[in-house]
Amino acid sequence: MIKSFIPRVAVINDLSGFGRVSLTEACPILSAMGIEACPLPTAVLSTHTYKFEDYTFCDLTDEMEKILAHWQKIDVHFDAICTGYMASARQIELAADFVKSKKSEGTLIVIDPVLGDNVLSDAETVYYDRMNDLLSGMKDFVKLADAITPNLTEACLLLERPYPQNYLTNEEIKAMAKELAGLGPDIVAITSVMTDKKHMCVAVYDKKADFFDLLDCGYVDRPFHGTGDIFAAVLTGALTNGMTAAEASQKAVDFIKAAIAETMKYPEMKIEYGVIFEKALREL
Ligand code: PXL
Repeated sequence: MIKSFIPRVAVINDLSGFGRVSLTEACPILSAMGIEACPLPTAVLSTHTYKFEDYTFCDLTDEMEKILAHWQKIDVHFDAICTGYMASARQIELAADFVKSKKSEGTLIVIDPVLGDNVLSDAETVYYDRMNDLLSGMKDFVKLADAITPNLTEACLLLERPYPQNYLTNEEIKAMAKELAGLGPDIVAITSVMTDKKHMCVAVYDKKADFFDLLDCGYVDRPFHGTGDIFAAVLTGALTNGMTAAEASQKAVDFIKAAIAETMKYPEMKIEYGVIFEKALREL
């Protein structure tokens, strides 16, 4: 086995050249946290799919199978695996097989069930055409995770319920997190939860520690794109480095707040350009 000399994380996510999502966020974040990041791209895109038209999209399902087979052959040890955007239901199956084979090594599994996003009062944004395929695959996949990081839209999709029309109470959001933990994962962090007009929160539930909290993210009246991917990356890094779910989630929220503060210095930055997280990397 190729042991890890510093913590090593396999990052299964897309590589979108412009727009700051997925691998272009996760790899620098994990590196800044002193972790060896090993990218496994699910697709190569010119940009992410939000608001850009005519982006290029190269599905890497066949290549993923070969890359995973090679990693298995040389027997690379991973302290954690984190997964994000999947381009096909088959990719979820490949990732699930990989995850199952690594579980006996004590590898931490963090699954961000990337499916779509929806801001209260905004139109629904679902990232895929073949949503049903992916959703049923994702429902099974999250059962294998130690931690999952759905946004509220994805949490509702996984639990087969409509997106709430009203702000959720503490008790309602806690019940939702517990229900998701009931599917398998010990740690559930639900992002993009509006608790009232001016408060966006992350709900964190840790089944083993019997811990629940709502972390206030502050609120700015515009969306910030790519922050869900940042949250998943920082959480993965912090858990891999031994933090509790509570500490790791707070670290991720603090990092996103710093990136948003930096982004706000540039009023001409469009939403689809992402957030300026680069200057905050040194805080990690
Ligand atoms: O941030 C989620 C995400 C990941 N990957 C791709 C995306 C998006 C959201 O738009 O388009 C390709």
